[in-house]
Amino acid sequence: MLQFDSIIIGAGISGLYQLHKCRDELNLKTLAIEEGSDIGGTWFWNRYPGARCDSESHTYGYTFSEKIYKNWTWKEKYPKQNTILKYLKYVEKKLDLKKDILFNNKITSAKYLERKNLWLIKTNKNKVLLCKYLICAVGSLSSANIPKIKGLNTYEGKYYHTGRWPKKKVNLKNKVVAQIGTGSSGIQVAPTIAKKVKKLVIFQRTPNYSIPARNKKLTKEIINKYLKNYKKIKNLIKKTPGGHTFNFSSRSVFDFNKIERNKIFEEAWLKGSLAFRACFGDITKKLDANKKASNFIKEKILNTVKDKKVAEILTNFDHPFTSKRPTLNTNYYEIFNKDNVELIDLKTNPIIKITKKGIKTKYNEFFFDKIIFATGYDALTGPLLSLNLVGKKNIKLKKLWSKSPKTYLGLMIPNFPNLFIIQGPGSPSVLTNVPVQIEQHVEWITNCLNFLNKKNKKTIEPTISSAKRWSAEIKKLADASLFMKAKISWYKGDNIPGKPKVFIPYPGGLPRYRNICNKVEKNQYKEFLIK
Ligand code: NA7
Repeated sequence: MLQFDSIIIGAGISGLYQLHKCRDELNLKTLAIEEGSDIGGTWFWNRYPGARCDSESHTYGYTFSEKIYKNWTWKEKYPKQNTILKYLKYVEKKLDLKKDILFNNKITSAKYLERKNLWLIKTNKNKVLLCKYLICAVGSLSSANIPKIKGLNTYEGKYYHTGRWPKKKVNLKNKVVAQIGTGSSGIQVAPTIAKKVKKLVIFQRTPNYSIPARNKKLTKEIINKYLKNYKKIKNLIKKTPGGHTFNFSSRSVFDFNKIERNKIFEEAWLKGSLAFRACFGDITKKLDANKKASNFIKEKILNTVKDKKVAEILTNFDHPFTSKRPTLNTNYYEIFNKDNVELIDLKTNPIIKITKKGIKTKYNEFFFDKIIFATGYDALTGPLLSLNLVGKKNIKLKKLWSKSPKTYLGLMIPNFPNLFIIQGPGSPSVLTNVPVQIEQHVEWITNCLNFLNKKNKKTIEPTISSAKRWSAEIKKLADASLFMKAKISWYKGDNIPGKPKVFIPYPGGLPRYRNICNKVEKNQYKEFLIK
């Protein structure tokens, strides 16, 4: 049986960097295993129309190598899916990674063999492999969620999930199309396809707050400025809570009268981007301050959408702004002024079933050529649970996490020795500009493996008490935040029936998290059992 020092599951942004670190820096015999037919992870699967990153391009990518950073040119403020894929292919070529990636293999199980201190991995193509270190680089938003709506199996048209969009072009021209879901993905899909479909019916469960992206081509001057400021940008994104280049203002919405406050909101609105939420320091922290931002956004939508009833459905917010993932849009609200776009409020007119020809709601029956599910993911825990991980004493991850995910730092799990997670539950992950978090995780894991090898140690796992403390810390921070005020949020597992209802990522911000991880490393992993 083939045996490796380290096996990495996934060949997205995290898997690629981890493969480079394990193979080229630690000289470990390493293999990455990828379910898809090529590299890219999220950007391989999310090929839906309009797919684009919400982070600004000069901050979205690797910063570990000045050469790699500087030999690539981002041409737009926000990179689109295909551009990111091209970027990752460029990095892959530079580092010569493909030769150590096994494609088209999905992990079906991974079991820890206690007597051998090895992980036994099986794939759907009947590969059976052994490794000392198993590193899960499976992404936090990769387990697509298609809700179990009655009758879906009877539907005679084609349906698609945004996160598993076919490689082959989907022909939507002059079709009658349903779109269920209005999160980040749905808000990108709708304006893109509204231009070509005959009719688009959007089914909205919860109204979303969306800020204009204001995407644009980058001028030569701006591109050169970003390249010249490589070191500055690299340092800055490590210091802000979300890993972006913007920091939160120290001013309060209450330091200003309405006219002054709206002027500041207006400036931020015109600039666009996720930075809108940071134009005052208390928007994301205090409910009354948040309300001012929420009202400003509501006003903008009401002024854009001409049909009063539709505008009301789009602004009937039941949660504070930023308590769910903030989204960016390009002409999303404008499409509701088009004759071929209709909005259905699932709160008052819920889906009863999917029929052979379309969708039946409480008050209507629709016929559709295609249905698009922009219904999100079994976030953070889903991709890990699908690996069927079994740790020491035959402990199944599914059982261990049945009430809540238990990790230390989101990086390791008690009783699962030598198993590492990149972007796991309990880390800031989805609350950040993802590549910044990924680099921190990969570098922490690499240093830890280096430590173990140098000290000639066989295994590492966190103590049960450290994982308990970590869960308590997350709960304390989440309870004090606005995140818990959202009614249905994938941050706390509400979107998946039966999923434990606990806040999943670490909400304390990247710099604070990074400091904690650095201290753990400096103290030589005291919170871990090392043998
Ligand atoms: P999200 O943000 O989870 O959005 C999913 C949307 O689908 C959201 O509007 C949900 O409404 C809706 N949804 C989910 N389940 C249902 C059911 N059963 N019925 C009706 N509507 C439903 O996923 P995205 O892919 O948009 O965004 C994830 C991205 O965030 C990821 O790709 C990264 O780019 C960042 P809800 O609000 O839950 O009521």
